[in-house]
Amino acid sequence: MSKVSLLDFWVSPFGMRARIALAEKGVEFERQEEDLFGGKSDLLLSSNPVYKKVPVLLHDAKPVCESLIILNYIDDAWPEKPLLPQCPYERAQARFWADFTDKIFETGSNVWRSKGQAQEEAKKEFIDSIKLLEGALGEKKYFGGETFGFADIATIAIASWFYAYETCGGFKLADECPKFAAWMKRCGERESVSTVLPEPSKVYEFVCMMKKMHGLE
Ligand code: GS8
Repeated sequence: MSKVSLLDFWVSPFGMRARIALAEKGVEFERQEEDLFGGKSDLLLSSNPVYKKVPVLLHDAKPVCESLIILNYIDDAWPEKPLLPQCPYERAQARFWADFTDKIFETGSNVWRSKGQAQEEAKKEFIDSIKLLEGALGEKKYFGGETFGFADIATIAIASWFYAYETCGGFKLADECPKFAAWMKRCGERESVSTVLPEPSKVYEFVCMMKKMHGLE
């Protein structure tokens, strides 16, 4: 049997993507928690010498870096229960929206990093991005239709930080994007997601700690 391990950090939405995908595939793996503030492990530095970031998936000691590339790799290496659709066009769409959610993490971070007028602008930009995602979801159950897949995994992991954005920014996403909020709830009911996503209040506490660290309070 092959050995699978994940260099990870508990609150990393990028690491969560890999954890959810492995859970969906039923692949057993070991997690190695990295100390991103105290000192990264030599294994992380040698496995991801370009970015030096988590997550890194090690499959029989061979490293794969970057969460969306990891998701693609997981789908190729364990093809049962595919995460990507079969149709080339639909595959491209799933990858497009998954890539878009990386930008949402950046936009969302501006909500907790800013104050006053800058925060109002960040909130608007964040909500506008979610509305675009909501448009892509349409009336479907999941991004790909009836089946939970690639774009859902990429997005729900990023959404684990949304409660923190809402609390820092004083808004409720469900008021602005009810269909997206319903999709979040639906995904959260899946075991692969509920066992991976941390408590929203824990993410918020982490964000408060980051704000203090960066002198933003
Ligand atoms: C982002 C990984 C990342 O930012 C991906 O995997 O998709 N594009 C990459 N990882 C962060 C932790 S989560 O915010 C990280 O490892 N940071 C450590 C550092 O920047 O030194």
